[in-house]
Amino acid sequence: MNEILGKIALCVEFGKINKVSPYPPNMKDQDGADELTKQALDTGVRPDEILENALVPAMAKVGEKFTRKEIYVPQMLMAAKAMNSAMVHLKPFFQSGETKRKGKFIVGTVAGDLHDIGKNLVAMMIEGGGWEVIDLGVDVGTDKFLKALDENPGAVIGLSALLTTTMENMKQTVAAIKEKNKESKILVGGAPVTMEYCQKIGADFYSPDPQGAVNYLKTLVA
Ligand code: B1M
Repeated sequence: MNEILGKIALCVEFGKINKVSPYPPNMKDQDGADELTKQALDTGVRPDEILENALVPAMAKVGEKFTRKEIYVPQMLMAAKAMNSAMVHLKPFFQSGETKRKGKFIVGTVAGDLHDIGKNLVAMMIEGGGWEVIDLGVDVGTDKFLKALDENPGAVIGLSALLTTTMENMKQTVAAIKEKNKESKILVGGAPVTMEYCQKIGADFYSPDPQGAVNYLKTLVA
């Protein structure tokens, strides 16, 4: 792996946000994900390489360590902050894909769920794919999705869930949207979600990753 990508991955894995961040103590005064991402971009590393080869695998490691109880929520949170500090630099590149919008995409993390890194990635990539994105944020209840759909008729809706418990809320939201307008297209995703679950709850498409989401939206306007 490119040296700078390795350094960014380490910063995300260990929650080193930027140079002035005192955490973790053994990385004190070193550049963090913030500075290194900027340096990588300045030296010509592609934004998608930084995402795919540094940020995403680093967060996967964080998840595995959490599962093995080698780290706890505070460390996960620091890792998420470090990842977000890198994403600030990537966002403009993903958003500058095209100027003419292909349609509207309403996205949110379902009720009870505060995970937003994956949802933000999907939103960014879709925006980069030429869509206007209406990001409702995290812990989004069914009513908020319905209101957004009222305000943006014909928009495609994206639901993200990272917890097995909040997948149930995804099911309720899908049912309410389909009841209101069965033509609405609903895309679902998030680590515990599967194609089988997507079909079971009556959503239209499941994507395990942002690119699959972008590709699905392309098929809707082809
Ligand atoms: Co949480 N967390 N977390 N967490 N967290 C997980 C999800 C967990 C798998 C960790 C573990 O146990 N190994 C576990 C869930 C277990 C389960 O339900 N099966 C878990 C838990 C238990 C919890 C808490 C309950 C912990 C606690 O408090 N005891 C708590 C819940 C809070 C809540 O939501 N109510 C909690 C809290 C947190 C933090 C706040 C500390 C932080 C979130 C910060 C934030 O998002 N701003 C956090 C983090 C960082 C994680 C892990 C480590 C990383 C998640 C992440 O951002 N991954 C995660 C472990 C893991 O996933 N390996 C974990 C990187 C991201 C790029 O991937 O979000 O999967 P992901 O998105 C992917 C795809 O899924 C897909 O594209 C993305 C890019 O490839 N995708 C979509 C996502 N949404 C999509 C939508 C689409 C299409 C594709 O279409 C619309």
